[in-house]
Amino acid sequence: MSEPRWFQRSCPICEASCSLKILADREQREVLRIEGNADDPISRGHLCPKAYALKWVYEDPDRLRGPIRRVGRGADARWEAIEWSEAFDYAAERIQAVQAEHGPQALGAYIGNPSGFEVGASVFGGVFSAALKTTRFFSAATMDHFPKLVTSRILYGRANILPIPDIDRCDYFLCLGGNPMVSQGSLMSAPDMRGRLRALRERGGKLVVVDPRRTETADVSDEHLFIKPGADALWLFALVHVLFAEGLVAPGRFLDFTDGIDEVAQAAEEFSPEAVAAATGIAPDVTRRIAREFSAAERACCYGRIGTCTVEFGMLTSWLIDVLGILTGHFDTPGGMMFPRPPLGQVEPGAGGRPFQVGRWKSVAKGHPEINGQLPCAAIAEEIDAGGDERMRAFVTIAGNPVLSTPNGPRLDRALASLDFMLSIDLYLNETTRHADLILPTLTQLEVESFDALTSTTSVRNFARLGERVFDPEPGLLSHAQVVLEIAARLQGTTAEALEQQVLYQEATRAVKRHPETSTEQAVASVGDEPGPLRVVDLMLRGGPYGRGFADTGEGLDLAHLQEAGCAVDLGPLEPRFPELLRGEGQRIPLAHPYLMGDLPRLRAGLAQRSEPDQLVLVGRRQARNMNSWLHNFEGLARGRNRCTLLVHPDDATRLELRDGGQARITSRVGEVVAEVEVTDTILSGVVSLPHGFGHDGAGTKTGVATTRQPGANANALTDDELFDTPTGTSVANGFPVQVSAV
Ligand SMILES: Nc1nc2c(c(=O)[nH]1)N[C@H]1C(S)=C(S)[C@@H](COP(=O)(O)OP(=O)(O)OC[C@H]3O[C@@H](n4cnc5c(=O)[nH]c(N)nc54)[C@H](O)[C@@H]3O)O[C@H]1N2
Ligand SMILES: Nc1nc2c(c(=O)[nH]1)N[C@H]1C(S)=C(S)[C@@H](COP(=O)(O)OP(=O)(O)OC[C@H]3O[C@@H](n4cnc5c(=O)[nH]c(N)nc54)[C@H](O)[C@@H]3O)O[C@H]1N2
Ligand code: SF4
Ligand SMILES: [Mo]
Repeated sequence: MSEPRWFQRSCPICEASCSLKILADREQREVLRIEGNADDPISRGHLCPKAYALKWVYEDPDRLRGPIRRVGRGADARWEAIEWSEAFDYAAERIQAVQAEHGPQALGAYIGNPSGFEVGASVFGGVFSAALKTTRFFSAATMDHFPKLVTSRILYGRANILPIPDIDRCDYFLCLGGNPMVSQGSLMSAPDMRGRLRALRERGGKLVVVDPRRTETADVSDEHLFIKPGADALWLFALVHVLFAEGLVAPGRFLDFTDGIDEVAQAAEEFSPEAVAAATGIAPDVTRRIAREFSAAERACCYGRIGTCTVEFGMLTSWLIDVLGILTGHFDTPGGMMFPRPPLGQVEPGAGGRPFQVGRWKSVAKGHPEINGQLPCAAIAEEIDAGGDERMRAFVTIAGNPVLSTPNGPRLDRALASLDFMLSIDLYLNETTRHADLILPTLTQLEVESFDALTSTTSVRNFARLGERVFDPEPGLLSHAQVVLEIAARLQGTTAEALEQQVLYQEATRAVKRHPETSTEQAVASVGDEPGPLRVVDLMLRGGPYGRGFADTGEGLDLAHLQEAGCAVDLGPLEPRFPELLRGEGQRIPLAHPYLMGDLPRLRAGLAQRSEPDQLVLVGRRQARNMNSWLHNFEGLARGRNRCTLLVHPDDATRLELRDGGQARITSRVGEVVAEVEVTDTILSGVVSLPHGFGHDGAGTKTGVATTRQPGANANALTDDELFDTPTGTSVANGFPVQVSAV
C-alpha cells in the first residue's frame, strides 16, 4: 500500500507563482488534491482554479509522451514515435544540413512563455541558444512587455532592472492597462491580488484604474477612467505637463543622478490636459486632479501592463510611467515603484556595460532592427516567406504557440508549412507544432523541481523558493534540461556533460567574484555532481546577494537551506537600490535619451490623428480560466459557456445591428473571424474586446477538449503584423482598427 503525502512546489502557470501543496500518491502516480500553501510566507495559501492544471496536464491523454516525427506533409502527414537518441540525431542533422547549405542564419527560434517558469530552461537556455549559432531570435516578449525591457535598458542600463509596484505599502495605485484581478499580476508577482487590493483600500489608500473596459479590477477600484485605446502616452504626458505647470515636480535624491528633466518639461509642454482630451477621452479637470492626487500621495505607484505595452506608443508609455514615478519622488522608495533583489543575483550592480544600441543585425524581409537581441515576433512569417537565399528555412519553437499568440497567425500557419525543417519542444501537438518535423515533449512540471528564478526578479517582496518533484520522471520522457543539452551537444560536437560543466564554470566564475577566497574549482566542487539545473542554482544562490558563499562556515542561502525551509524563504520587503544599481561608475539616468525623444514626432502625429472622429478599434481580454492558448484542453477549465465573445457597447451594437448572443464578423487589414456578440456597457463605445489564445481549429492537432469545448476564434488572425510600436518592434495587439458586421 502506498501512502499519499503532501509535496510543495510553485505553480508554474502565471507570474504569481503561488506555492502549492499537492497531495499525491507517488506509486500510483496520482494527484489527489491541490491546495494553496498556507505556510508559505509569500503566497500565504493563495491559489486559483488554474492550479489544478498541473494535475490535468499530467493526466491529459492528449499530452505527448515521447518524441514524434512527422512523415509526409499536409493531409498525408502522419506521426511516428521514435527513440530519443534517434530524435536528437535527427534534429541536429537536419539543422546542420540547412545551416551548412544556407548559413547559420537560415535557422530561427521562438521562445514562448512557459519556458520562463521552467528552471531547466532558465539555466540552460543560454547554451542552447548559443548552439543554434544564429541571431534570428524571436519570442513572446514582443507581444508582451518588450517596451518595458527597452525602456529599462535605456534608462537604467539593463533590461532586467524592472520597476515593480510596492503594492503592499502604497496608498495610491494608478493602474493603467492591466487587470490584475484576473491576470493575478504581471511584472508584479504578488499572489492574492484581491486581498492585496482590498488591503490597500482598507488602509485608506486609493485604487484608480485606467482602461477602455470596466474590468474586474475596475470593479474593485475607487475610480475607473475609460481611456481610448493607445492614448495612454498622451494622457501620461498631460499628467507630467500638470506636474511642471503646477510646480509639483519633486524628484528628491534622483536629482543627483538623473539628466534631462528640463528636456522632459519642454516635451510635455504641448501635451496639456486640454490638448489630449479628445484623443484620450479623459476630461482635463480629471487629468489635473489625478496629477495632483498622485503627486500629493505619500506613497504612490503608477503601474502599466499589457494595455500600455502592446500598443502603438508602447515605449513612450512605459517611459512616461517611469518618468511620472521619478518626477514625483515615488520611485525606488517604499510604497512606490521599486526594484527586487532576486537571490540568484540577476539584478546586482554590474560593471560598466555597453551603451544602448539597436540594429546590430536586421531582419531580411523588412529590415527590422534587432532590439535587445530579438527581432519582432510579428516578422517570423515574412522571414520564412522572403525570397532569396537569406530567407529563414529552419525554425525551432520552445514552449510557444505563435500561430495563436502572434500577429497574423494564419499567415504564420501557412509559412510554417513551407519550412525545410521545424523542431518543437512542446507538450502538445497543437496549432503551431503540427508543422514541426519533430516534436520533443519534456517531463511535466510535477516531475521536476521548481525554482522561482524568473518571478523572484518581478516580485513585490524578495524571496527564494525551491519546490519538490512530486513524481519520479515518467519512463520514456526526459527533462527540458536534458533535451536542450542533448541537442546543443550534438550541434556543438560535444557532450551534454561537457556543456553542463561549461555552465557550471561560467556561473562559478561569476559567483566567486563576491568570494575571492574561493577558487572557481572549489566553487564547482561545492555543489556536488548530481546533473541538472539545481546545482547551477545552488552555485548562483551561494554566490548571490543572500548567499552563504563556499566556505564550510558560511551563513546564508544555499540549496540545502531552501530544501529544509520547505516553502519560500522571505528575504524581506523591497529596498531602495539606486544609484548603486546603475551600471558603471558615474552612470546617470538619461531621462530624455535621444532614442526616447526620437519617437515624439510619431506621438504628435498620433495626437492629430486621434483627435479625429473615432474608428472602431479592438482590444484584448484575459479571463480567469485561460492561460494564453494552452489551458483549453481540460474539462475543468473548458466547461461552461463560450468565452471567446466579442464585447460590444450597446450604442455600437445598435449602430451595427448586432444583437447579444448573435454572431459578428470582425475584419481587420489582415484577416477576418466570426465570434459571438456580448453587448455590455462595460466596454467603451467605439471599442470591442476579444480574448486571444483561442482558434483551436482541430486540423492536424491533438487537443480534443479544446477543439470541441472552447474552440473560439483566433484573435491574432486580426492582429496586424505590420503595426508596431516602431522603436521596440512590439506588436499592436490593443487598439488596432477593425470593422464589425452582423453575420
Ligand atoms: N492578441 C493578443 N495576443 C497575445 C497576447 C494578447 O494579450 N493579445 N498576449 C501575449 C502574451 S503576453 C504572451 S506571454 C504570449 C504567449 O505566447 P506563447 O508563449 O507563444 O503561447 P502560449 O499559449 O503560452 O503557448 C505555450 C506553449 O507552451 C507549451 N507548454 C506548456 N507548458 C510547457 C512545458 O512545461 N514545456 C514545454 N516544452 N512546453 C510547454 C504549450 O503546449 C503551448 O504550445 O501571447 C501573446 N499574444
Ligand atoms: N487568467 C489568466 N491570467 C494570466 C494570463 C492569461 O492568459 N489568463 N496571461 C498571463 C500573461 S502571459 C500576462 S503577460 C499577464 C498580463 O496581465 P495584464 O496586463 O494584467 O492582463 P490583461 O488582461 O491583458 O490586461 C490588459 C488590460 O489593458 C486594457 N487595455 C487595452 N488597451 C488599452 C489601452 O490602450 N490603454 C489602457 N489603459 N488599457 C488598455 C484591456 O482592456 C485589459 O483590461 O497575465 C498573465 N496572467
Ligand atoms: S494565480 Fe497563477 S500561480 Fe497562482 S495558482 Fe493561479 S495560475 Fe498558479
Ligand atoms: Mo505574457
